[in-house]
Amino acid sequence: MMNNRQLAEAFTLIADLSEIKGENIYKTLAYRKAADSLLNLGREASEYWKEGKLNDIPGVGKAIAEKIDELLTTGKLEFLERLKKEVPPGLVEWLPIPGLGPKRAALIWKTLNITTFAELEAAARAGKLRDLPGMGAKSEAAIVEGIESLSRRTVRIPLGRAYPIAQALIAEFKKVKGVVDAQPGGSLRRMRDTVGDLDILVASKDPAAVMDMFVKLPRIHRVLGKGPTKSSIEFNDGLRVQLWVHPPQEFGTALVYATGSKEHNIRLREMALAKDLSLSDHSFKNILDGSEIFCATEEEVYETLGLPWIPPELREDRGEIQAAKANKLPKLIQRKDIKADLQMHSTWSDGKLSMLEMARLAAKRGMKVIAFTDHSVSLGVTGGLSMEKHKKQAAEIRKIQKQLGDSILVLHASEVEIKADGTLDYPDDFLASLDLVLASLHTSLRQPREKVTQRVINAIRNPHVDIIGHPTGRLIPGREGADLDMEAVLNAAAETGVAMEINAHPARLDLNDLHARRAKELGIPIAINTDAHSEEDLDMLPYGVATARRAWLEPKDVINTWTPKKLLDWLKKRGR
Ligand code: DGT
Ligand code: CA
Ligand code: ZN
Repeated sequence: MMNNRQLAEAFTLIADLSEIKGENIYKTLAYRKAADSLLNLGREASEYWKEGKLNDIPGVGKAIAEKIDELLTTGKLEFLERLKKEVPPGLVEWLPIPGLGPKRAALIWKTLNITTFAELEAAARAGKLRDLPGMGAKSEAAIVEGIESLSRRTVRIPLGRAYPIAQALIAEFKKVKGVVDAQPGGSLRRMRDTVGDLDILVASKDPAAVMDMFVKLPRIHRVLGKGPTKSSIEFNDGLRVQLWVHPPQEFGTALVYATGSKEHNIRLREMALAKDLSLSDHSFKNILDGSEIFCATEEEVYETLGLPWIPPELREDRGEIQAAKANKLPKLIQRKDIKADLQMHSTWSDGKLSMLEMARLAAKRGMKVIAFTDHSVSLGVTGGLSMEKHKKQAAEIRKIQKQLGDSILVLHASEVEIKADGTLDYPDDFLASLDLVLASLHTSLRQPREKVTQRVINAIRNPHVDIIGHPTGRLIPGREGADLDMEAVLNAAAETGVAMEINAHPARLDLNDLHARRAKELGIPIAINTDAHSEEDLDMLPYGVATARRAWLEPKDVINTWTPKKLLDWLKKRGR
């Protein structure tokens, strides 16, 4: 059964091929909208399909519903197969090249009879594009340049890499004369798990000074554009940064605009228009009399629209505007609410520090409870623990607990492997003897959907499992998680009351925002854990909190906000 990502890929391909074919733009937009909507759907489209409710999916009308139906029934789509015969699918790879749209792609393909990326690159370098109608040496050079920059650029940048770089840049900008404020914008400020580029906003009375400093930063490969209020650069490693500079009195509108998301902004502009106001990055302009309202802060922007301020993590047009109107925005969880960290590793398996060192570092960061979840026996590469070794670890924990006193409570836990056959790594009576059990997948992630889903459900149904760690096993960037039927997994968790983890490490952020939000809807307790293997890892907690905020989670939804007593009571109720 195709999942949402595969369905979305099919519709994106249809849109790309149709554009090259020269189809009407409104048609192709409808396919893109459907693809977008599928990617942002909290549940699998196949669930809607089984209920006969495909039309409930935003952006899915009759024609698209029929196509989804065919894809889910047969795994193929006759319409797309025909399209692929008319337009070679390889051409789609040309579309991201700056300076080469669908029209030019079609022209090059038809006149030179080439269809692959490599052939295009060779033709451009050999000077074969300049003589085509409507082109010239300049546009040919732009295409060569575009191909080069594309091959340098990694697709999307993990938030964990982008965020520290942005903070360092912001610190630099704040040193420039005339600068009053500097903030992240775009997906960076909304804390998406990956970002396409870094957007940074600066409030300054002297924009030119900031722009000049920006385009002269070290390690710049090239300046993509330089203007009075907006410039962008590309660093040698392919990372792109867009800088927006505005006078302090309009910083609010500028920040709202540049934070996005685009979809959220569109909704705000609609609301403004209903009040005869046109909202831009500079101001609200009254369309009747031309007068302007300037907003120095975001609060003023939202207030002008009759809304409370909306936290950036919610600005995805996923119901936040309706919630704001009704004064029902969630009271989002914050870093300071977290008092427990229920997955971390020590030198007993693959961690870098001793349990005592980790406990002290965690206490220093405000933790009242931690759980050592050293790996289980079958995960040999990580020094997984035998049951014999666990006895020694238990004794060691009793010893360090005395040294630590009541500064922090240390739980003896395990990150028990959910094995390829769906069984757990230790017998039940042993699991029952631990303070807490977290079960995770690390191996055979590529099993077919039914099988890998069943493995996780088995673990959820085991009465001795308390938390499912990093449920899909994805790694950012580069490794897709297991093809889980998340709806089935979450339904099982809702039945048994097992907690689902948001792993805070920026390479994981697993559950993701959408799945975590669905988990909340189903009343499933959520854990946010660092999975720390070192001191630095303990500081990754804010990424997990950000993902939780993107999932609309409040402190009450997250077990790590509980007092030690409440946490122990919960574990006791679970049979411990
Ligand atoms: P990214 O970089 O792909 O992770 O995503 P964003 O959300 O950072 O988007 P980006 O970098 O293309 O643009 C930054 C912000 O600029 C975006 O969040 C909202 C605003 N923006 C960009 N394009 C448009 C547009 O066409 N309309 C409106 N209203 N806003 C836009
Ligand atoms: Ca961006
Ligand atoms: Zn793990």
